[in-house]
Amino acid sequence: MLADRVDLIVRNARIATLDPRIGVGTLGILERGAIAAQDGRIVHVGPQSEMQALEAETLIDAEGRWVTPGLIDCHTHIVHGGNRAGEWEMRLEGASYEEVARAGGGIVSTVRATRAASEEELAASALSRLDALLAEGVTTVEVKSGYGLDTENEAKMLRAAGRLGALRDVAIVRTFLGAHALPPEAEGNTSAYIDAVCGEQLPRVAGEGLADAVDGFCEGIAFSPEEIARVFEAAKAHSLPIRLHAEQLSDLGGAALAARHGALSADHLEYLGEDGIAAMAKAGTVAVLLPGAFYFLGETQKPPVAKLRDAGVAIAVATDCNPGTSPMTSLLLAMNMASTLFRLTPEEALAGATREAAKALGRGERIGTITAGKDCDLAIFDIERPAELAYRIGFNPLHLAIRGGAMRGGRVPGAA
Ligand code: DI6
Ligand code: FE
Repeated sequence: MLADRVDLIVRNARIATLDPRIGVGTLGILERGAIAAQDGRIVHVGPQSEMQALEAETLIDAEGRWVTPGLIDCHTHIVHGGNRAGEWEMRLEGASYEEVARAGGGIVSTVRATRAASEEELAASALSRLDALLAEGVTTVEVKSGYGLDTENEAKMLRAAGRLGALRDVAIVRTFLGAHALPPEAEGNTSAYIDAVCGEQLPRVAGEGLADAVDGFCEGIAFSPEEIARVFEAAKAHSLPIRLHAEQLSDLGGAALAARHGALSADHLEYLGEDGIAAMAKAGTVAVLLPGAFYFLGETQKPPVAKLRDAGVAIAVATDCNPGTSPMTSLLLAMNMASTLFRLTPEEALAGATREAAKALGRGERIGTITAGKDCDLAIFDIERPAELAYRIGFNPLHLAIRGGAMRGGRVPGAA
């Protein structure tokens, strides 16, 4: 039963609920709909006519605009020191990403800058990137570590990520990525470094509650499937869900490995093969596509989108915002690229930045669709049809974002 008075009502809206049980099509569309929220949660979504009698503390007239779930960027590295514009210039001169990495640039140069920065400095420098994401209606951002590569610095990165959630009205989901690259002091001993990831870094990060999941980079320039399997076992021992950067530059069977370990997601996937697709479909592992990295590296091999779709694998889209391979702070642009470069439909791109992104974070029960019981995280857009979100390039149609049932930056309902 609905109370007569709720905290928030959004009315006069065209709603892409992303919940096919509620509205029409895969986007679950309701024309002339309304949404009611109480204590930060959605308590009702349906045709406006059903909510005429309801009164609200805050009434938002969407004036016919489109409302979607708050956007979710489910794969970022926004916390990091420095930038790699110089390395990009080298690559434009002809050096490959692998060559730059082997020459001591690449991830390791960001590690140096990240280690040199304080927790406060890391949070401060990430804020401008975060703000760019939020400006487009993003309400949840995943943030990975992976540029500290020792216990203190990995923990520092994750604490900096945590600060972002206090500095801005956004949900931050943190992922421990100790197995991102080999730090210089490991002097080529990947096995000993993985010992440190599993035996020191992960226990510390898990013990302090600094991570919601564990990720790794399975690649010739990073870690082998055997090494990644050890990280997954350690994550399991600490009851943390896993994800994996897999098949970005070559096919090492990382996605299948991740799926066999019950991973939430396998990400990148340009070189994903049939076995990987089958394993992901079987395990319900989400495919997270990162077209910004594909674009920025000048990659030509595309992820097997049609096969993933046919196999029924859920497909998410994210920015991969990072200084080396995807200095991109627009999730709408990632959606555009997922459509133009990878041939997702605009509907799939929107689902990929909402419903499917929530699944990749293990948060499908809480966010990602406009469904009663979920967090009231919404984005209101000045568009005529949902496809416009992925259609435009470098244009921001956000009218208003709502986080936890309140206008972003506004008063939190129920707070004194
Ligand atoms: N794959 C990527 O695209 C990023 N990390 C990863 O595992 C690149 C990170 C970087 O180059 O700084
Ligand atoms: Fe990444």
